[in-house]
Amino acid sequence: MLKVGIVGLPNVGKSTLFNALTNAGALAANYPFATIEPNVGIVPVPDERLDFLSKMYESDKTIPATVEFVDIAGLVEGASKGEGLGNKFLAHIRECQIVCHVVRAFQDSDVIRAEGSKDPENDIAIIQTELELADLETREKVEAKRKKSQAPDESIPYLTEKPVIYMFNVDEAGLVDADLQCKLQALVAPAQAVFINAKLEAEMSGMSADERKEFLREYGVKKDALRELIRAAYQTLGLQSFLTAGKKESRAWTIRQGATAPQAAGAIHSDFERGFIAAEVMKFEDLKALGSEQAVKAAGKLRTEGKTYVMEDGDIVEFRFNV
Ligand SMILES: Nc1nc2c(ncn2[C@@H]2O[C@H](COP(=O)(O)OP(=O)(O)OP(=O)(O)O)[C@@H](O)[C@H]2O)c(=O)[nH]1
Ligand SMILES: [Mg+2]
Repeated sequence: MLKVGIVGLPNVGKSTLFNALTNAGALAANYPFATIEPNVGIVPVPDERLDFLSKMYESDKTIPATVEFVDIAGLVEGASKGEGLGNKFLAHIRECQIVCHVVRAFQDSDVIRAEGSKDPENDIAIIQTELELADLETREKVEAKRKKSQAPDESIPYLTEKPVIYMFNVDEAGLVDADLQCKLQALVAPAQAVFINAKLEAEMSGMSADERKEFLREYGVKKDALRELIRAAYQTLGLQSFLTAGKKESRAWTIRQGATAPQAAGAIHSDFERGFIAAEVMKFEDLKALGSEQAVKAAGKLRTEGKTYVMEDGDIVEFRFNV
């Protein structure tokens, strides 16, 4: 499962955001998210195509792809030397594939800034430095261990080697301020930036997907932040989805871009990859336009693909295999 680690200075809205995301996701897809431990939450990936399939096939179960979010304590300047809560808790994000760096970009004198916090550029640099220092510590430990035991090189999940998505926590005005967003995006390019108002997101928890849409529209917001964040993560990591559909269940699966049909089958079960014979593939747009699997077949658009077929985002697939 895709694991996203949330980092940032204290009091920038990380937990507000985490709570909002885990709640909103759970509601939007009516999926019971599992809280594994405090501040670890599993969120279904919003996918309208899956909802469509589930309705069309009258599926008993609908299983979205999922993303795990890990919300940790705020990191302060000097954390590597023990300031604030120190930096030990960074261990929780070592196993994440991607880092979501939350940056304060809202104005509110009632919300105290952490020591040293000034503006997005300055604040980003503080966190970057602390992540580098944490990696340095790790590197020294690894070196010391290697000298002692002559242990072979192991692959170390260094924090600064992970891709980062910047999540700017803006206020209501910032949500629709294209100039501001342009400036903030430029600060972090080529990394992706997502803009969100954590406070507004928190106010929406408990709302249905339609209510959320309506609520956001009143603020002039067209994009759903969870969707944007996950889209950015998939894009940054080179991931895509394919779908399986049927009466028993409709389901979304996550694979690498460029994965072949047998590799996609392997995402379901390793036996499917080993015994792969062929994949029956429909394009979502064809199914939507033609209205049924039969119609897609009749139009010659249900294709039988072999071992070398490269999967495309949104492919609806049935695998044939030998076990
Ligand atoms: N005005 C405003 N306040 C916000 C926003 N997001 C969060 N806050 C407030 O900022 C304070 C800190 O929010 P948290 O979500 O706890 O911040 P955090 O980053 O998790 O902080 P630590 O866990 O201490 O690192 C709370 O009082 C929030 O209500 C926002 O978008 N606008
Ligand atoms: Mg917090």
